[in-house]
Parts: sequence; structure tokens; C-alpha cells
Amino acid sequence: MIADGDAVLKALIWDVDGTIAETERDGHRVAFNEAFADAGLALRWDEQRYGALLAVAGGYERLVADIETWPDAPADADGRRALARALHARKNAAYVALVARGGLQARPGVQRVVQECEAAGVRLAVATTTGRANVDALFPRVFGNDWQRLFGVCICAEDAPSKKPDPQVYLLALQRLGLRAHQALAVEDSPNGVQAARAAGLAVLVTRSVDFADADFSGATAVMDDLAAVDLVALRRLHALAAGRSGTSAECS
Ligand code: XBP
Ligand code: MG
Repeated sequence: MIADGDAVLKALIWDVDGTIAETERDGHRVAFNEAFADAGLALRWDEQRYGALLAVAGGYERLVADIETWPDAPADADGRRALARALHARKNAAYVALVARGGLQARPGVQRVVQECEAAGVRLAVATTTGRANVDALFPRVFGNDWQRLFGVCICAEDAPSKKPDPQVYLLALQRLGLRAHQALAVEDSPNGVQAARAAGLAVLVTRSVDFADADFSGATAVMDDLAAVDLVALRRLHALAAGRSGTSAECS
């Protein structure tokens, strides 16, 4: 039983890829293609193909799954994993370089909502499937050099190797925050992310990214195009709404 005062919104837990910026289509996908070119491979992932591949969370895991289908892939599993590791490392280097040259911008409303939370004492955390180096590259560009003070908890792939839809990353974020699930709200863009957050007991606000524009987000507390029209009052209302029910979703625009 949740006591009234206990259900106050204490933290916002942010997904990264697709939620903070369109990092999948405009960042990781582009960087994967650079890695393929650098390695002398003819393969390129177009937006449609990459969108389909996002069903597999984790860039390395995504590569392993796709390599299985390559006609000229190494015959043995060890060889395929080694190839995936090498390409993934190249991709991450290309991603960091792309971010450093200003290739990605925050999605509408993200920076303002973060500032509002900071001003109101609503804590901020990160729960992402991507690696720490990618967050270390993106966050100073989006939130400034002070970002680690703003986001007191930052859980990445290295901390939570069981990737979304596994709830590990969200459970760890809650543990580090010292909060229970009903005291926080997750912000997500993918079905795997929503499943992970829900399995951790969290209410979820979805901001649809380009890759999941038509996805089924049943289970989310609310589904929006972006955060342009969202303020802290609206977030608190959504959180309170979720505390009063479970499992239903509202479509907003
Ligand atoms: C989305 C992912 C990540 C990125 C690529 O993470 O599934 O794997 O696509 O990053 P999020 P890596 O939870 O932030 O939406 O190559 O580092 O895995
Ligand atoms: Mg995401």
C-alpha cells in the first residue's frame, strides 16, 4: 500500500538513446556505417533496416544478431563474436567523434525539463543500455560540463550487462537513488525500454523517437511526441495518475 506522501515524484530516470536525442538514426547508425566502411565492408544499414535491428538492445548484441545472417561471416561463433567486438569498438569511436563535431542535438523540451527538475529538487538519473563512453561524450554537449552533478546516478551498459527489456538497469538506478519504484518516473522511447522500466515497477512516460513512431507502448503511463509542451506540473500529474492505477496508457500529442 502506497501512502499519499510517499507517492511524491522524487526522481526522473532518463533513457538516453532516442530519448535525450535522436542518437540511433543520426548517431549510432551513422557510426556503424562508418565502421563498416573503415573495415572494408560493403554493408550499410539504412534507416529502415536499422529501425528493424533496434529490436535487439545493445550495439554489440545487435551486430552479433546481424552477422549471423551475413553470407561471408566467420563460420565459428568465436570468430563472429570477435568480428562484432572489433566493429563495435570502431563504431563507438566513430560515435564519439560524431558527437564531438556537434552531430546530435537534444530533443525538444529535454534540457528545459532537466532544468526544471534541478530547480525543484526532483533528482535526475540515467538508465541506459549504451556504454559509458557514449554518455560521457553526449551529456556535456547537451547539458554542459556540470552534467555529472545534475545526474547524480548514471547507470550504463558496464554497470547493467543484462540489457533492456531486462529491468536490471532500472533496478540499479533505483537502488543507487535509494528510492522505491513508485517514487520515480522513467522517460523512454522504445518498447524494450518500457518493458524494462515496467518490470522494475516504474511508471513510464514515452516520447516517441523516429525509430519507434508506430510502436505499441501499452503499459506506458503516457505517450507523447516529445517534451516540448511538458513541464514539471504535468510530470507530477502523470506520476500521480500512475500511482492511482496500473497498466493503462494515455495517448497525447
Ligand atoms: C539503446 C541501445 C544501445 C544503442 C547503441 O540504448 O540499445 O545499444 O543502440 O549503443 P538506450 P551501444 O537504453 O539508451 O535506449 O553500441 O553502446 O550498445
Ligand atoms: Mg532508448
